[in-house]
Amino acid sequence: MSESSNRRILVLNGPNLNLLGTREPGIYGSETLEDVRVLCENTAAAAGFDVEFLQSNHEGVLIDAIHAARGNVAGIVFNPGAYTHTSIALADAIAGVELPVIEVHISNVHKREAFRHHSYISPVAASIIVGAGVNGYALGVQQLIHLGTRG
Ligand code: DHK
Repeated sequence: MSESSNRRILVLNGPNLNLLGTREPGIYGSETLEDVRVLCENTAAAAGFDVEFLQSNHEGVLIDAIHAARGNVAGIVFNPGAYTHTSIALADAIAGVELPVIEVHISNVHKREAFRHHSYISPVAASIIVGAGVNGYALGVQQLIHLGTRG
């Protein structure tokens, strides 16, 4: 990993997160995905890190992004959306690239329907942030930086 990839973070978003701000605001809040991007960039910049920011509604695109991240970023802040609860393929991709992944959920999934209580991602995540609203992304960025810079 080069010096510059050590100071880059991928923030990855799964399906329906492009609708943030208008999608069920009582659950996901009124901030847009663009607001989340700015929050992540500002949080990372404060520690001298850059952010690569991506959203896709397609599982394969997310898998390709995780593969491409290997050797190019220090780690991934990942909200897999509903793929959290269904995708062995995303879990395998994360296990395969051996990058630290911070799993983020805007809502407290444990207060919601039973099918949201299980995550295929959690067993391969370095840390999990749930129910902190979009601030969970900032916490995720800070946690990745903490993991990467601790002695
Ligand atoms: C986002 C989604 O799209 C849901 O499918 C998950 C997660 C929860 C969130 O809280 O960010 O169940």
